[in-house]
Amino acid sequence: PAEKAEEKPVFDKELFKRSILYNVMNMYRKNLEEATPQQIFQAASYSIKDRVIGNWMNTQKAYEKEDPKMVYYMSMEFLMGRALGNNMINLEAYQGAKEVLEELGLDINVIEDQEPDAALGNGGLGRLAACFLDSLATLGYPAYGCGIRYRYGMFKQEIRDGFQVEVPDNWLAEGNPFELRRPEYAKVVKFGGHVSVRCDENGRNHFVQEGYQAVRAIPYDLPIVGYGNGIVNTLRIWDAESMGGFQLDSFDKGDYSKAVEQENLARNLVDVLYPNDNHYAGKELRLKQQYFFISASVQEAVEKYMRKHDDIHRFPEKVTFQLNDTHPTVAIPELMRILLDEYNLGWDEAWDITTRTCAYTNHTIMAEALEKWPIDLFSRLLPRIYQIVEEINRRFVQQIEEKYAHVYNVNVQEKIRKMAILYDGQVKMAHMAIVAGYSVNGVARLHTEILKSEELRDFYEMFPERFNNKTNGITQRRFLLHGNPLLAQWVTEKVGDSWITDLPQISGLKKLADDAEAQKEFMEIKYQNKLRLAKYIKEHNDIEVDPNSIFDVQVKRLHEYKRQLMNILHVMHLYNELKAHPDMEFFPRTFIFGAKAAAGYRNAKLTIKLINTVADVVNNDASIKGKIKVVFIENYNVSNAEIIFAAADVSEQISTASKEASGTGNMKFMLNGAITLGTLDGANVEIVEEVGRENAFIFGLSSNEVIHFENNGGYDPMQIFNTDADIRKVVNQLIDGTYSADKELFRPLYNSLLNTLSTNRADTYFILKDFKSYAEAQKKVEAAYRDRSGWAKSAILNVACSGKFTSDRTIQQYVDEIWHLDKVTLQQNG
Ligand code: 26W
Repeated sequence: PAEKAEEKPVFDKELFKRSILYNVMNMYRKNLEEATPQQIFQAASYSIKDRVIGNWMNTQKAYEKEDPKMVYYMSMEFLMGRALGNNMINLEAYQGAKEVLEELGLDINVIEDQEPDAALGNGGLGRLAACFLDSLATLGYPAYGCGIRYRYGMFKQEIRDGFQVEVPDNWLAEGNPFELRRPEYAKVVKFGGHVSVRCDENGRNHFVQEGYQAVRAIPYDLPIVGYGNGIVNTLRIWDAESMGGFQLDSFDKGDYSKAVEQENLARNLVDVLYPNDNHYAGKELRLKQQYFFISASVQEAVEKYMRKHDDIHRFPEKVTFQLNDTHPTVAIPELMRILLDEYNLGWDEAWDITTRTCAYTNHTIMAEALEKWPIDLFSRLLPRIYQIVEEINRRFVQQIEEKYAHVYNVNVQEKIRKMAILYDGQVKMAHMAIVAGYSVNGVARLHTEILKSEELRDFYEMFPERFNNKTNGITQRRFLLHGNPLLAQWVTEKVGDSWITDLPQISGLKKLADDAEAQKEFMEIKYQNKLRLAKYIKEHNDIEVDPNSIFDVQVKRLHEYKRQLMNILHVMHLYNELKAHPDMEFFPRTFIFGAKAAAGYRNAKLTIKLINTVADVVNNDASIKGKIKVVFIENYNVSNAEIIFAAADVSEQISTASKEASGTGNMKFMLNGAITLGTLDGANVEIVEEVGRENAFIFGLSSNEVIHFENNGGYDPMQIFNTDADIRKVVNQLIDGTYSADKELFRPLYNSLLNTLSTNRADTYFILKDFKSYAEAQKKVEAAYRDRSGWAKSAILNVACSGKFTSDRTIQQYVDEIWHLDKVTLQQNG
């Protein structure tokens, strides 16, 4: 029967209910009363997967038929979090599913809590990739995510005696209901051996890798459900399996020990995500992981293209690769290898295709994050790839010489030293990505400007047209609609629900910012969310917090440049003040931290211990009457983040200016009505531009000031230490036994602030320099919070002005200015 085309199919509750009951029975031979919450979660997930599958097939068929250009988002990390709730949200089935579960006597939150996070990422870069997939599907753009199916994702953090302990995250233990194993798309990836040259009958040289070890790459597909549009894209993550038996290269037939080595190679390849954020460690296994998933993904992209087309020269018209930082940069020589060795193209043809296919995003300027692989390691592991890199480098160096040889005042050797891909025995991955990419982008306006004027200045001079900015964004579907249902409902009541796919519509709230009734409602919702977090903290940390206190929150990876140390030093200072003046005006505060530290990062781990130590002292000092509470939330991750953002009053974004490329947590807080206390760094600059400086608390050195001190010297923390008694007191408290009987425990933190021997320069991140300005900004926060109506107004304006920071906008800009994709439209299935 003909139906109105625009009528959306509604979620069939009865079908969902029957499906859950059936799945519980079929999978576990139980009825609902007998099933565990985990079993019900599994059953419900398979029921939701049933709803997804039809749309998934339709989408992929439409892509087959329409043959649109596709983006392959290549990333070592996809920090997806939980799938069930998100899939229900994007199918517009959440409310219906919640009611069904209620009818069955179940709480949807309890069921969702059964799912382990897919924590296949460290922090910002990995979560950004996840938000981008959500936006790509929601906007209807053909896209693949390509990554690794780590058997162990980001470690679980436990706090024992105040110290971080890393616990393995066996996220696949109960199975992953949403994934599909696709052995028919398996690929072979080759490592090591050597390259031989063979001359064919036409006198053409052929390069063949011999004596290698091979691994089989098996893809697992995860559905990426668009919001209410019937589109389901694919996140393809690769598992490694051994070739099995004694399938060796003909060259090595009969070599027993080689066969055993080959088995071993596959065994640990995808075991674990490296838990380093912003720190390059140079581990061989990491390079193997990079080449493994890139080779498999590039092979599949080329094969998929050739299934429908016959002219490889037109590859860039249908395919683009976005490289998420330098980690996937071997895609460049791998694509070259396939074009040269398997399609027998000439160098210039292959280079033309490759450079029209690859684009690179830079996410950090931290020098210690730059990937520079030792040439001996790189060439031993990837001998053919290395030859190609050598040739790319040779031609690029020649290009530098041609450009600068006769330019007055330019030292060509100096340019080569700074810009070559191969130099000092190293392969510089960022240089390769820039030289072979058609686009280089930073992730916030300030970051892109710093790239152009400082770190990548020489490359900008040579290829100015490649550089562009794409300010990051976040998905409002997860971080408001799912994470903060009370506020989401309120926003919808006030401005309609168009914000779900068109976030700028949320600016309709502006007209309510002064409305006393709206302010009251907003603050009541914030209070309810603070109760929810207080309950979480009570359950997980056994600490009582006052939901009427200011919730002041810093959650992000632990890194010295993010300055959690400055935050806790300021808490120590406030505690000193309260002890000295017990009757001073003081509005109760709860300082909430959440952060994982890389397992080998001493100062980061010590900072966690310091926060917990200060918490112990302050929380248990009856004399301050509970006016300050300090909470360290164990195991900060995507799922508890949703609860935390919703409950925050103050968003701590206090990185040393110039160091935080963008930040995305800052945007999640803003969307949830927290007010930014921050430096003018990363996307904070653009947040303040949107909401107005009067609706944020800005302090500290500017990025220009920081860069100037770094380049010219002239900052001496000892001088501040000697002249500011408040600062001297808290810094001394690190080593005088106030917080730890072991006076040496926090000595490394003390040294990092004052001792030039510990690093090149004491206080590398300008903590003492910015401390006073930070403390003053914190005073303003307190004063502002006492004006409840004024605070509510500012907070509402933050929500209202967050429209720019949707990842839908970011993705649309990637599409318009880099990828040039066309939308596909479909009808959603019920
Ligand atoms: C090789 C070790 C390593 C691992 C991860 C180096 C660098 C990284 C990432 C690029 C670090 C990262 O996550 N950067 C963050 O990217 C976010 C998304 O663009 C930004 O919002 C953050 O500011 C940036 O720190």
